[in-house]
Amino acid sequence: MLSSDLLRQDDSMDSLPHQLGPEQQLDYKRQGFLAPVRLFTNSETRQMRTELEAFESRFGSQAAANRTDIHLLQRWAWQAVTDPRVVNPLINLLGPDLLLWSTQWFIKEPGDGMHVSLHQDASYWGLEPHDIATVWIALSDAGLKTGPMTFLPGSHLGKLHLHVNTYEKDNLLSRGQTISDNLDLNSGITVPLNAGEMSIHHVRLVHGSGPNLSNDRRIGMVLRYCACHVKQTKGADTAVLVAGEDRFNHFELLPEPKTDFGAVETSRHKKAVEKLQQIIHTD
Ligand SMILES: O=C(O)CCC(=O)C(=O)O
Repeated sequence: MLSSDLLRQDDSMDSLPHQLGPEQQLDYKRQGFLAPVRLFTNSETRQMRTELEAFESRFGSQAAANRTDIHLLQRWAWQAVTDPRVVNPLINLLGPDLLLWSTQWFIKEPGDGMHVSLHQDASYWGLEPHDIATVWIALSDAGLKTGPMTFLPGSHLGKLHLHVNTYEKDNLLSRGQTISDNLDLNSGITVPLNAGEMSIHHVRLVHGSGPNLSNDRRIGMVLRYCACHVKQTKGADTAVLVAGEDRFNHFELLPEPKTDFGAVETSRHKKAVEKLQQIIHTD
């Protein structure tokens, strides 16, 4: 079987929901997140994890740097980010003309002590307006012991908080960015996910997560989508059109990889990742 066929092979796919109902959409508007949403079958999820881990073996110590925007390098990842089961719910929330801005990974190894401090993504991505959402896909069980995400419901409707860059070594965020205001965490909701489920969260939502105390890796494949009218305020940027039409041309649109790790694909991927790193690391 070709890895590019992974997401098309399972007959049960058609029984999975592709659209969010009105109540789910309202929930997202009020709370700023939705979870859990069933997405991939167990066999699809296992296969995706196998693909990721083969990628990690191939790149060794360079894997973490290279797996960003993996959808530009490997067809299985392209199929995941354009899969209607992922894209259609985002169309429900962000409108018919939709871009994928980036693919990132939040992986916590068992006992590695890594956490994610409380932050709002909107504070450092440079993207405006904030018609942007993250799909967080669990490629392993992300149960309570693994350090699943905690969301502050409704916080996407409030202000953008001041963040400080802590550069903590045990923080998965690029700059250890942390909200410096005192927040009332009593209303926080922790959202465990089973492998193959996803959560969706708003770019302004306050969220974070604790360390992985389980015996398995906690693997989050994290897809950032935005409406086509969103602009990058920090300079030139790239994206992938995943639905509808781009009438704004705010981003250089990148095509799907024809060949896994092809020379053209590798060069395109390298440039896209460098650009993204620059955006994420600078104010
Ligand atoms: O995986 C996590 O715990 C945090 C992920 C995150 O901050 C994000 O996807 O925006």
